[in-house]
Amino acid sequence: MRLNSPQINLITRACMKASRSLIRDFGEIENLQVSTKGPGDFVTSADKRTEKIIIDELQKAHPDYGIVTEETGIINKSNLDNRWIIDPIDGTMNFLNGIPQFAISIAYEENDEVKCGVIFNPIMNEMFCAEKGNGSYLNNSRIRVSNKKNIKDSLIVTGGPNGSSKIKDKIFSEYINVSKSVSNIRKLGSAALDVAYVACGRFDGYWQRELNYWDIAAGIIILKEAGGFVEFFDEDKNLPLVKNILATNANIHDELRGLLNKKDIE
Ligand code: LIP
Repeated sequence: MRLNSPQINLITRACMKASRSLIRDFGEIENLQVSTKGPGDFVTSADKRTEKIIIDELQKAHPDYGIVTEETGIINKSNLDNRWIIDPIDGTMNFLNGIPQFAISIAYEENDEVKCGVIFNPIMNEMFCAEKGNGSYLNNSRIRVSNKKNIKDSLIVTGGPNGSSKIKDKIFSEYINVSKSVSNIRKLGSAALDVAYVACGRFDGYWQRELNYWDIAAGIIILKEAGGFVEFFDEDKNLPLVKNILATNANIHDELRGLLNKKDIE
């Protein structure tokens, strides 16, 4: 890997450290699936444990940096110049069900711009990494988005709606609209990995509504540095941490965007 800013080194170290306990916890899930109590509480504590390891590691180096996390919320709120955005387990439902499609996601931001990020699937041992101006990597290899030119040949990934979504019908009609125009659609259950998979060309595009910023913050820089294009659409200014994302190889961006805008899905 050719990335070497102090921030990326720090994030990578925090990720590796947290992943050791996460791998142990994932190993327990199988036993818990068949227990009468089920794995629910255990997963919540695995999430918290992983997050604590990451925060402790990052704070040792920069106690004053802002932190936005899924479990703890916001730390050092007034520091917007330097912020970590952390999702300790993105793809919690997969983790809970013993499906190895989940990741730790950590991004570093300066003045609202993501400068570097890491998405790590500890079970597959796949680390996606990028820093501004230095390209994107999967483990030690440089990655690029796909070269697909047309939406009709494209493999697209999406997610949602969440159980509590109030716009389920809209999301389902959007799914139908898109599926009529593309080669095929997948739904894998981890937004962070979905974006990373577009960055390395496994998918040609991804969209999803009602995500949390920590799910996809690291993905933004990983995709951009791999030559992709990312856009937040239909933003609600009152909910800055909730995002509707469209992330593509850039070639098919406008076409996919057009499908999401269709009148009949309103
Ligand atoms: C999840 C995402 C998943 C999405 C869910 C949720 P979590 O994040 O990665 O793809 O469909 O809405 O946000 O809760 O596992 O960190």
